[in-house]
Amino acid sequence: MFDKILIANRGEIALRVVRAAKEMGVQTVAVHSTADSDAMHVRMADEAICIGPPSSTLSYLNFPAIISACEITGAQAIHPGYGFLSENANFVQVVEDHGLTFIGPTAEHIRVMGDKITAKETMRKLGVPCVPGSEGGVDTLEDAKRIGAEIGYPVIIKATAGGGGRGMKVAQSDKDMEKAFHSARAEGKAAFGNDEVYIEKYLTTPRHIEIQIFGDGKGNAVHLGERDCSLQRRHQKVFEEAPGPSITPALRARIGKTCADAVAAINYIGAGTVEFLFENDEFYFIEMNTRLQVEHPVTENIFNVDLVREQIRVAAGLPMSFTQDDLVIDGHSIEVRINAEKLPSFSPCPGTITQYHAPGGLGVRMDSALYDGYRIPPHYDSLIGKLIVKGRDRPEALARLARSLDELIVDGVDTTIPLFHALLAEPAVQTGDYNIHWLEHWLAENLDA
Ligand code: MV4
Repeated sequence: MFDKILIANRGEIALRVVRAAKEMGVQTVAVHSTADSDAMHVRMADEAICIGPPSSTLSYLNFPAIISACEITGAQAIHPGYGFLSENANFVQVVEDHGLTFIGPTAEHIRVMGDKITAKETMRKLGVPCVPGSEGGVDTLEDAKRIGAEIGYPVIIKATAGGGGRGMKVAQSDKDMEKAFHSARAEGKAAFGNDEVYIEKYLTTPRHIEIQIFGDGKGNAVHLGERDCSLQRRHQKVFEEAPGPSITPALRARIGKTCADAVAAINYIGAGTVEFLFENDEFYFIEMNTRLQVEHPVTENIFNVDLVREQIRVAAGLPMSFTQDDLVIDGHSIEVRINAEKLPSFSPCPGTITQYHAPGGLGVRMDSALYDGYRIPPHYDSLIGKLIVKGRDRPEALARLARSLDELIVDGVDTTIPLFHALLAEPAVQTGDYNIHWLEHWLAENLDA
């Protein structure tokens, strides 16, 4: 096991990694920008190193500063958290070139899954069901129109380097194709420097179901069921739950095994998420994320595992501490993302926290780096906390969420807390009967008005 690891991140996820490391007897090094000198992750880690000015590019994304911080402190491995350098294959390469360990997948896994065409081709060959569409990239409008006619409209044109909904255009019919094809290419080029696109059948009312997988890098892998993350606004998740209200044990066992076998076959190491659209009881692979995700706690809650601990273990060459047979679902868990944002526009709302009180009691977990008097810097994303509850079943989890939201106090800035009070009053949320478009429609009718 490592003696000391460095955490190349900030906020609640940096704290999350410090907590796992401490429990393992592993020393921790925090890094921070000058805007984060007073941050909780800096206080909670054993050591802290300032790596640059507020701009992420010059601090949390600064390769030489982070590598130097390892050399100065003697940290042997780097945990990237999510976002920032977590899916940067070049960074992984640099880390390894310096004799350090990246706590996450290999540069090659990140590269393969970072290119959506390669990811889809890889997963299709491994037996994972995919959305019907083009075989690989589509280079010309003529090909795009031919494929549109073959698979049937509506279709969606996606940038291979895309993600987070950028570089995606829907064509309802042949006459939309020219505009959609060219604008998807242009967006891909502008946002990612890559204009390659592919085409899929557009699924109109799917749910977003993602399968948590975990590999040891030696050909063994397990799945930890699904999360339903269908409640999203502009491709930002706001409410996530496990297990998914629409997924039966038989469906879970089948898609879970398919995913675990697929990632075992490529010797995947660490935590990963296989994303699907789920419609009419069928799974359609869209993307794979090669990182620990924001919403990982709902999975930890229902399987009673510590995914960060497992990440550190396998990175150190140890086996996973559970097998597939050990992983039995216990209860239901829901996470809501508390963002410092002003409703109804969801515009970022940095500022000083005048009062913070975290909810508690049975089945309540608050992952947050907030404290009384904390100044939320304006330079980073607006996630300030995650409230994660667990109940014996979905109704109990929903009741516990409502109760713990009542206890939660975040004063001094606007937050998304009122949104969750309102959402919990909705019959569709109570029954779990929603798809990826439900929240946007609800917001248009209830908040913007
Ligand atoms: C789709 C789709 C419908 N059909 N692909 C959005 C982001 C990226 N991860 C994939 N996305 C979608 N791909 C096909 N073939 C609809 C979406 C989509 C979406 C997916 C998941 C959660 C929320 C979404 C909101 C709008 C569109």
